[in-house]
Amino acid sequence: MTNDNRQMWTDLGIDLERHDALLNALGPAYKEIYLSQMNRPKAMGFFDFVVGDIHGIRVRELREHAKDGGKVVATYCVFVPDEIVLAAGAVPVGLCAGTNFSVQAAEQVLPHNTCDLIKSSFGFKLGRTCPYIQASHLVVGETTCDGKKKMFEILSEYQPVYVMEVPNKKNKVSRDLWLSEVVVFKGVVEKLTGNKITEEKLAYAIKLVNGKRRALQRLYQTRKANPPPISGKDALLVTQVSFYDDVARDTQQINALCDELEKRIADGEGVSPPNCPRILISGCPMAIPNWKLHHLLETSGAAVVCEESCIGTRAFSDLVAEDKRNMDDLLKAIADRYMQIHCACFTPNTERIEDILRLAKEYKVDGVVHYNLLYCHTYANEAVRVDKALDKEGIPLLRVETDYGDDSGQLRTRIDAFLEMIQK
Ligand code: BJ8
Repeated sequence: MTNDNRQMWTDLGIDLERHDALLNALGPAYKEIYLSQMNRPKAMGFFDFVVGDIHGIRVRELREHAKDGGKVVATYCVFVPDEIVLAAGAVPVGLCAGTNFSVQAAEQVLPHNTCDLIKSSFGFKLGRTCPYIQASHLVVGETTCDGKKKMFEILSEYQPVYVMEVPNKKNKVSRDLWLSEVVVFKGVVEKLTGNKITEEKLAYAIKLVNGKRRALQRLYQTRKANPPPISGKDALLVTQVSFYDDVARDTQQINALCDELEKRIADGEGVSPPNCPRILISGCPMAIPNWKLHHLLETSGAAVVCEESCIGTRAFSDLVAEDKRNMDDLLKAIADRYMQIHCACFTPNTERIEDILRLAKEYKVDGVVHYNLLYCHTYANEAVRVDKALDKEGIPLLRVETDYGDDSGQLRTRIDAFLEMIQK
């Protein structure tokens, strides 16, 4: 931690005392959960470095960008199209909300029975402990789940917020609504930045973001190997970092990691024994530093090989078509791609269940763990259909409902029993 960082945080209005407590807790946790792993890929060094200065280097880059009038746009959901933000010369940054640390602050305002993802994100603003939200000029929310959309109303009392309307169905009317939301969002970002989004800039941004998605697809492809060349924890971290790092640099670093992983596969080198149980995690997103479930599973002898999640396959599986040239077609291509994200806020959402079954087969998993944040009703109710579909296919399922608190002892007991059952 440098003096430069402290000055920057002060300038951003950070509560230094609370912030110190947060970083002082994060360091040892990272050491225990990440740095204790054996045989990690060398290219993970970049991601360790990023986490090691999590509120330093990247925030400084955002501040540099803002010095010349550049704008920073903060988001909470994979429905907000980064391409439009980038095409306007602004920087998109996905805000993390994965720690219990900020939950307590949020509970001074939000009801206790709200999911921890919402409380954690709101608590960062209320407690002034997140330099990313402090450095952003606009927060873009969405009408996905009820808790989030009501939280955004309250957040707008503290920070400029714009909310995109995400429909709840996938029919033509809903698709038209979403396209019109994307068109309006273009205008919002143009107004914020004072920059006109041209067809050339938008086409370039589409290719840029697709490049990152392709790199993440490549990373996940390597996890199909047996043994996997990278731990689930490390892969999760790479996906988490991809939400706030510079897109071009991040793409390059993920591809460098993939070069190493593909070589490992060719050499038959892996991070876990070939016969250890392979697990697909499906459900609510795990924002940084939410590593609890992966850590428990992998220290109990399993290999997490895929995440059907917004911090996982839902973030990168689909690309925006790159062959469009005029503005209407470009915006339509963006709208079409985002409507392929199968969030549980949709009804019906059969495509997500099909995805889970397909991924379970493609990654040759021995079992699925459905991860549900406590008080997240959309995923909890959808888990009933997930359960039925997996049962029909004879794929074992463990349903986990948890929050950011420490229930590791209880969870460990259930995970161990599940792993023992699927190994028989
Ligand atoms: S597209 S999953 S990132 S909304 S866990 S806050 S749903 S109560 S996060 Fe999400 Fe976008 Fe959907 Fe993905 Fe609400 Fe549930 Fe909390 Fe959630």
